[in-house]
Amino acid sequence: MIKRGIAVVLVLFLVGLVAGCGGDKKAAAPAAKGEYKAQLKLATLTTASHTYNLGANKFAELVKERSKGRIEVKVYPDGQLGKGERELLEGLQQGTIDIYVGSTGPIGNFSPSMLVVDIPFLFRDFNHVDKVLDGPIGQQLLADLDKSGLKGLAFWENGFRNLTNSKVAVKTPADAKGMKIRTMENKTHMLAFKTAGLNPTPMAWSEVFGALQQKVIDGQENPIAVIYSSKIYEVQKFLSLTQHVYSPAVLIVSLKKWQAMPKEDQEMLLKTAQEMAKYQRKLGRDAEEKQIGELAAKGMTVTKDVDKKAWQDAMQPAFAEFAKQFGKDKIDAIMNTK
Ligand code: EAX
Repeated sequence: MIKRGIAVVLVLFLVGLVAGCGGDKKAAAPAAKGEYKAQLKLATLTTASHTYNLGANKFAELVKERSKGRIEVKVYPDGQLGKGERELLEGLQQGTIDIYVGSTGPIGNFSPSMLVVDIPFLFRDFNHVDKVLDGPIGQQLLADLDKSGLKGLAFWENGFRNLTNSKVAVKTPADAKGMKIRTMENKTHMLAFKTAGLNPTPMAWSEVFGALQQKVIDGQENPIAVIYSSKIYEVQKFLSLTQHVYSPAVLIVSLKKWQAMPKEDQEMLLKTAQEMAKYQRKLGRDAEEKQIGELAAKGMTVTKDVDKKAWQDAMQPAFAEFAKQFGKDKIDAIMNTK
């Protein structure tokens, strides 16, 4: 009787062993081609109606379709995952956020070479922007991000930045002398404004509306699409079309997450991010004129005849520092791109 009992236990043990091995073999095998599945969190700071999120939604739709449902991208607008873009970028590095769409503004704190694009009056117009950012110079800036745990896929667009304030119609830097202007956490922008005689105050974007409302700061600067979609007209009376700096945006994936993806999924994401760059840039460009008209209709005094040369001259002394930091050749290469 005991012999029979031992035999049964032995058989059960052997069956378990085989099943267990089979189970171990299956769990250890990496996701085979076409089997990678993921839910990716995409974070932005701007409102759902802003071009970042309009582009991100289309990006998510295409990624789901092209991965046959294996990769789902969920968009979190409005700073739901962090109050400032620097914080979102830290989230990418830590792996708590998977994809970022936002300004290059704070990126210089992680990848110093990116600060070159934030030099005032560096870009002539949108055509010049596209040539530089989609060409070798822009692609190198994206490649540099790898060193900071960030995988930059494509330059999207924030836009040419304009000054708003609560005090006076501004044409020249002299009109804005000493004004406390919120800037991004960006050393290039801060040096430029300080050189022009203003008082730059870096602040996370989610705190800006309240600070303007309480008059803790006199003004801020952003592209029209942000001023409009974030209802800055409710707390600012004056808009000056300074276009003092072009502000790129970037779609960035957490490098940790990127490296876990099969090559063919990486290629699909890259292609989709690049396709959406054109789509998203066009959204803001096509809407800008109409939104300026709507800002005026909502009560803003819009100064269109800004003395841009006076702003360029006032910021010029900072260029010596920029040349030292980025190299005059690099700045000339960007400015001379045709
Ligand atoms: O990226 O912080 C800023 O002023 C940015 O332009 C805004 O968050 C959109």
